[in-house]
Amino acid sequence: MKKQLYYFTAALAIIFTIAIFANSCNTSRTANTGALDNDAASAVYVAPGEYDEYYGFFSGGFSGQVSVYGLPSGRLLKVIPVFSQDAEKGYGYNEETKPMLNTTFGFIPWDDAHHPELSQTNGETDGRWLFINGNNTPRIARLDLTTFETAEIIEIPNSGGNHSSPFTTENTEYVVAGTRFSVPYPQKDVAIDSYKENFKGMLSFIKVNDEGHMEIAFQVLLPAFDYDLAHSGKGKSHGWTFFTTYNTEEKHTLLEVNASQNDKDFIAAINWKKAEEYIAQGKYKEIPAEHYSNRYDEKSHIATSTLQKTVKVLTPEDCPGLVYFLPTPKSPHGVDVDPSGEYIIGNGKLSADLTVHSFTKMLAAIENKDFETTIASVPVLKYDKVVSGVVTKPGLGPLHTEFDNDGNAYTTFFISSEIVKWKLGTWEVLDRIPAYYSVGHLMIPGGDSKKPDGKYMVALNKITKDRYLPTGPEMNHSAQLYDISGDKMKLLLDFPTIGEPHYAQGILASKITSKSKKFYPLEENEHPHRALGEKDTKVVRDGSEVHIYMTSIRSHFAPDNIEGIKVGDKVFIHLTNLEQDFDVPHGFAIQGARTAELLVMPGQTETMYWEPQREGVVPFYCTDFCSALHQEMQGYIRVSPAGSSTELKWSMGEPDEEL
Ligand code: RUQ
Ligand code: CUA
Repeated sequence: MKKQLYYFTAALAIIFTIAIFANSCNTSRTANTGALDNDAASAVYVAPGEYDEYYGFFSGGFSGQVSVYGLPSGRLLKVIPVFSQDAEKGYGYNEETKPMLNTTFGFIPWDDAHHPELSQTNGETDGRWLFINGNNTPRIARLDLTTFETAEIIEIPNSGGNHSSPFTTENTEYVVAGTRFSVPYPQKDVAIDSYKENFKGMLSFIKVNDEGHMEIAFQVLLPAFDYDLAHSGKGKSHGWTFFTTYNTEEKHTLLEVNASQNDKDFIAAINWKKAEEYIAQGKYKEIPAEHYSNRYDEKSHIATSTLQKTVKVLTPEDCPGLVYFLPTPKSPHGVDVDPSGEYIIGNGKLSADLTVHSFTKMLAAIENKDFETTIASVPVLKYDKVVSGVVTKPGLGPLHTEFDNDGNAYTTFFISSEIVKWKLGTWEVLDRIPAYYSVGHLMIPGGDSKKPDGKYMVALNKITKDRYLPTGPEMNHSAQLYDISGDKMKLLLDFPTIGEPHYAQGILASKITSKSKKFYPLEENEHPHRALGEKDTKVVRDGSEVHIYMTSIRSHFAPDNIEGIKVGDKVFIHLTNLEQDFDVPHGFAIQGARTAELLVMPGQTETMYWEPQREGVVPFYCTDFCSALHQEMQGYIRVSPAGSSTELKWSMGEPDEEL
């Protein structure tokens, strides 16, 4: 049996390789351009100075960031640093944002970001926030879409590989975090082969309040499966969240084979409204689980870290009706809920068919106790009592499904490298189109909400190969834009992405642009080391600690000559950008500082930490070309030997008298 499985997996791998190879060969440059006509070019053409209709937020995967594209043009608008330090913006380097990357493991300058998820109101994207999961050191970040900056990061304890995350509920009551890798619970030093006895899988529900602040409301303790992806219910299924599982075999080695044995794994359905009742009734255990909550304050421009000590854990044993398992073939990856909330689609990676469960049937099966068995106090519902339909042999290796506004579903097939359009309810395949190559997620703006847009679809591909000019062994990943407004899908555009764009979300630009912040008002600046005008600038020494209160405005720094700094001093340069105008940042860099530049937005204060290592006179300058006299925006700091008596003084000179 094991051998057979091994051959099955090996065969899939071969088919996959052939598929890629065949795709590469079939689509020579001429064939590609042949498929695209002038229609395609004009469909994606956004004239110079005009705006795109949609924002697309793409995860950066192993870059740890989010990139923002305009659609349909595919223009890169911005890279927003989230989980990784970003030298370009000074994020994670300046003193203000370092706390954003604090975890119980210490300062972690990187993560693997997979699923951007827009906040929703009444099941529709509302343009307030974007959430994204950090996979490696389990975290969820919230980005503020008025500033396009990371506003908050919360660490998720009792978790390993935060993959099934963040996937919001209909009114952003919660974002969720399911552990991909089960880990010992509580975490401890045990033999790996004690997996079945010591390991557990934890699903976390993170409450989001009206300001967007996140707090872990509760965790649900489950068997040691791998919890891969999730989606929350909507409409009739509002109040439930669905998680896919694989490795229900509970193996800990050679999962490629060992976790591919069961014919069916499960979709775990969590009734979070019921969970709220159990919490209110005190049916939880409050357990020690240290985790950081890091918030950036827009007034002080400073992030602070707070250590949270405990979480509330619910168990199926104490909380009947909280969790049900829906048998789903075979090692399902994505789980997707249609706009009505009725259909729950399990994309079984190793299954020949797509399985669609019915929420209505699920409720009836629960009511009638149509249970096949019970695992760790969780009832397993009978497959034929919950399944609504099957899309037969639509393609190979289904991963993810999204929806349009016309009752159609679109599923990606990794192995056969294509997207298949099919009809909800009749389960018939309507159309298919190749993706170059090996598509993972797909994105339709609003495609996982109650109100999808039926205009565009983006494929997020895992393999690029020959799609662009070669750039050595590594090619950027690729996204492809399709027109889905007609019966047939049409390829419009290819464009490269940053890192691995696991998933993306799109939203009408008009839901965001009107709220977009232009600058930070100086009168609201609450940074303790701000200088609100040049008269506030100064240099203050306290032992070996020196604080420089500096300002920038086109085209000078104040002060721009400083003396009396000594080797070994701990120097904090607090730079306030006095500009009150849109798009006029000033940068700051000083020779020998072991950090990145500062890039300070108008009205903001940021701090560079610098330990001068050598005596001499070091220049500093503005790094962002801000005006015709940007090159003149420079200054000097004199560094004297440790223990010297050079007097502390600072100045910004007067214009020479001859002038
Ligand atoms: S994953 S290719 Cu990290 Cu969302 Cu499915
Ligand atoms: Cu300020 Cu260049």
